[in-house]
Amino acid sequence: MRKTAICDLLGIEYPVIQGGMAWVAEHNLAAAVSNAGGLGIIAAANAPYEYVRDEIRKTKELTDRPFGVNIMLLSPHAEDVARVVVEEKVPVVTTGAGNPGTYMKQWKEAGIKVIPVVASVALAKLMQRAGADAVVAEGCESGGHIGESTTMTLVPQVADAVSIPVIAAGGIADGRGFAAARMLGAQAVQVGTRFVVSKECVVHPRYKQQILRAKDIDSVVTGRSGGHPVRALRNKMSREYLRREQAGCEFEELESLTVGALRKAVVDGDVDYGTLMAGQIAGMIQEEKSCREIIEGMMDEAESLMNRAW
Ligand code: TUI
Repeated sequence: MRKTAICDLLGIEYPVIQGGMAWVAEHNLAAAVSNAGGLGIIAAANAPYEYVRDEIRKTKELTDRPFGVNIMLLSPHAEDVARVVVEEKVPVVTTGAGNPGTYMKQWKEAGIKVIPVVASVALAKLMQRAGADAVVAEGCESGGHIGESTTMTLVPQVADAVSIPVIAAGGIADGRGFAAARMLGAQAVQVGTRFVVSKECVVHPRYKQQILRAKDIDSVVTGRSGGHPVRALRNKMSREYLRREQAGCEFEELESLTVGALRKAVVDGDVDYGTLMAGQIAGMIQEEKSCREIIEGMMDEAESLMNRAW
C-alpha cells in the first residue's frame, strides 16, 4: 500500500525524497533520511567538487541505503561535480535551476538514476526525451529558487505530459500533502522545509526557530526582476532586497546583498541578514521531529486519509 513504482526504481522503502537544499542538505541529514526509508540527498549547491566527494564518502559511512546528490546547474563547479558523482558511483542524481541535458549521457552510462527537478511541462518533456528516470515537479510554494506555477497546477499537467514517474514538491510536509500529491498524479513527494526542522538537520538552531515561528504568509520572493526568483522567510535582508528591487536597482547591486547570505543563515544563525530559504508550508511546522518520525508520520496519516477517501 505504501510502496509506489518509485520505491522499486530507487530501492527505497517509502516514496519520500529529501530536497537538495543548498548548505542544509549535508551528509548527516541525507543519511538520516535514507536510514529512515526515504531517499536522502546531498546538496552540491555552489560547493567545489572536493567538498561534494567528501560529503558522499561521509554519507556512505553512515548508511548502506541508496542516497542521491543534487547538482545545482548554475554552480561554476557543476561540470566537475557531474564527473564526481560518476566516479563515486552515486545511485541517484537530482538537478535544479537549469537543464541537465549535457550530462545525461554520462550519468545514464554510469547507471545513475537521473531525476531532474522541473518547474514547467516543457522541461519535463525534454527531460523524458533525454532519458530521465523520473522528474520532480516543483511548485512555487517551495523554498529557494522557484518557477511560476503552483504545485496544484504543475503536478497534474506534468503527470499528463510524461510517462515517467512524477514526484511532487512544494508545500508538502505531512500526510495530507502526501495524499494530495498522490491524487494529483505523483508517485512520490520531495520534502524540503519539513526536514530543515528535523533533529538530524545540523543548521543553526535559530534557523529552525524562525521556521517554527513562521506564519502562513511569512515567506517572500526576491529576485523576480533578475529572473532568479528565490523564496525565503521575510527578514531585514529580504525587505532591503525588495526595496532596492522596487527602486529599479541593477542586478549586481542587489546580488551584493546576498553574497554569503545562505551561509550566514545556516552556519551563523544570522536571522536578520541571512537568507532563510523556506517554503510556504513553514507556517504549519510546529515542532522538531526526527526524520523517521517525519516520514512514518506522513505515511501513517496519508494511509488513513486515503483509506477513508471516497
Ligand atoms: O533549484 C531549485 N532550488 C534552489 S537552487 C538554489 S541555489 C540558488 N540560489 C540563488 C539563485 C539561484 C539558485 C536554491 N534553491 N529548485 C529546482 C528548480 N529548478 N526550481 C526552478 C527550476 C528551474 C528554473 C528554470 C529549472 C530549469 C529552468 O530553466 C530551464 C532551462 O531551460 O534553462
